[in-house]
Amino acid sequence: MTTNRTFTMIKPDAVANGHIGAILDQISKAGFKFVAFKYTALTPEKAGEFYAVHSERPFYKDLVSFMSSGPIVAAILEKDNAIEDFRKLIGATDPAKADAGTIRNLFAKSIDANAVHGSDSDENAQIEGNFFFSAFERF
Ligand code: RTP
Ligand code: MG
Repeated sequence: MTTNRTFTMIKPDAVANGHIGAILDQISKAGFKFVAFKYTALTPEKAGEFYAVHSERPFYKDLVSFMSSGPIVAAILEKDNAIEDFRKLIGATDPAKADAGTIRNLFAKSIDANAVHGSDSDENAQIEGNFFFSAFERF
C-alpha cells in the first residue's frame, strides 16, 4: 500500500548550524504538507533503536552518537510519491555525491553529518512516524 507519506528528521548538525528555517522552506516549496511536527532530541538509547537496522554496520556507533548529540526536528510529510520525491529532494547519503540544489548538497558537510533523514520505504515511513508521534499529534 502506498501511503503518500514519509518521515524526516533535520539532524543535529543542520539544527546546530542554523538551517532549520531554510530546510523547512525548501520542503514546503517542494510541495510537502506537514502532518506532524516536533522539536526534540534522541537519547543514545532511542537513536540506537531508531537505526537498529544498521546495528551490525561499522558506522553504527558513530551514527548513534551523532544522532543523540543535540536537538532535532522530526516530521511526517505528505505528498504524492512522497518517499521517492523526498529522497530526490535531499540527495545522496554522501553530500559530496548529492546533486546540486539538494538539501544535503546545500546544508550537509559529510556522510556522517548529512543534515536530514528521509524514510526509504512506505513501511519504514510508518514505523518511523509511529516511533515519534501519537495519533493525537497528526493533522
Ligand atoms: P538516512 O537513513 O539518515 O536518511 O540516510 P540514508 O538512508 O541516506 O543512508 P542509510 O544507508 O540509511 O544510512 C544511515 C546513515 O548512516 C550514515 N552512514 N554512514 N560511512 C558510511 O559508509 C555510512 N553509510 C551510512 C549516514 O549518516 C546515513 O545518513
Ligand atoms: Mg536510511
